[in-house]
Amino acid sequence: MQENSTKKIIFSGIQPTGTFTLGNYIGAVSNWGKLQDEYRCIYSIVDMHAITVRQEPAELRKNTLAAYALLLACGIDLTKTILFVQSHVKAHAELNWVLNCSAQFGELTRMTQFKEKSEKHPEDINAGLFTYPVLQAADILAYNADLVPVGADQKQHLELARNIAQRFNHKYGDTFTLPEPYIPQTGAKIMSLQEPTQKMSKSDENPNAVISILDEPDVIIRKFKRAVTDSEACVRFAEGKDGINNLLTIYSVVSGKSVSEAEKEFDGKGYGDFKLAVGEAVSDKLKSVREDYARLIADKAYLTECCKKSALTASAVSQRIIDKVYRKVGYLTVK
Ligand code: ATP
Ligand code: LTN
Repeated sequence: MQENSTKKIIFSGIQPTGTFTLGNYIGAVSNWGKLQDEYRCIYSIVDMHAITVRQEPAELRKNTLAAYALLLACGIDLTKTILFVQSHVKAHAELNWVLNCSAQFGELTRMTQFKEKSEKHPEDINAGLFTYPVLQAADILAYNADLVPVGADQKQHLELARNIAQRFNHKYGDTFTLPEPYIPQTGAKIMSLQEPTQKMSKSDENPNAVISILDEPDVIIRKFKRAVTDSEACVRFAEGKDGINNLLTIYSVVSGKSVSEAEKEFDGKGYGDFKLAVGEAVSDKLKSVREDYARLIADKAYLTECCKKSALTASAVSQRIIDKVYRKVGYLTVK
């Protein structure tokens, strides 16, 4: 990767909380690979965010390396992009503290993800869950990222990151680039197959609601067959047809056809034919991911070595920002 490139900077992150879903893939990860030539891309497996919800330590360690392999299988190219584990780079925790002092209690209480996760885990509404978006702002601002490719659910966190950056710049002088969200036109919010008004989520307890990107073809087809739809029996995108709208969106993204082309293709056909076609298209699209993942995860030594190298590069890049921030806030320098 060119150190002094004039390309715009992209940063994004994903939590190692389980195998990625079709929602993660369509809304975020599949786009990450496509941006690698045009932008200077930096991606992170955000294990520090993951522990805001109780994780089994051995499982988290395993999921972190698996997430590394999954991202490579989804097209991240280490000759172009930095892909690292968040806890390996100290700048994230360091900048998190400084930015906590520019984040407002009131704005954090308005975050919908905080409200949802505290309802889901009432026994453990910890301070990390509350300040989660500040750590996310630190991730982005530690690299002065211009653009952040995410699904629609992260828009509010991105606005908060901009506000924090703006507030800091106002207090201490121009320091941070104000990051913009980069949200796909189609597929920014893939819905659960069982409750199509809810987002498809890695941590959903109902496996039939979620397509994992490593599911075998027969499993994928079975889950689509069982997907909740409606009784109209007409494949068209319309208000109130959440299940069919979701399937049409998925089909459109994976086949490269527009939604209206897809509607024409299934004109006069039943939901059974349509669901089968969606399942087959998704399974074909994920074939190379499944194969590449199986090969990559077998070589733990290679993955560990990649983690180490990329952490060094990410540390060097983010250290420059940390030095600047520490000077600006008035920490004593003794170097
Ligand atoms: P968890 O269930 O553990 O909270 P998650 O499935 O919501 O996880 P994250 O790691 O929080 O996944 O998100 C990684 C990226 O995937 C983010 O950019 C997020 O916006 C995107 N994303 C997550 N779910 C969807 C979805 N259903 N549709 C589109 N994008 C999504
Ligand atoms: N909060 C995000 C994951 C995340 C992220 C980031 C995304 C952590 N740090 C920085 C973009 C940029 C999520 O829950 N999906």
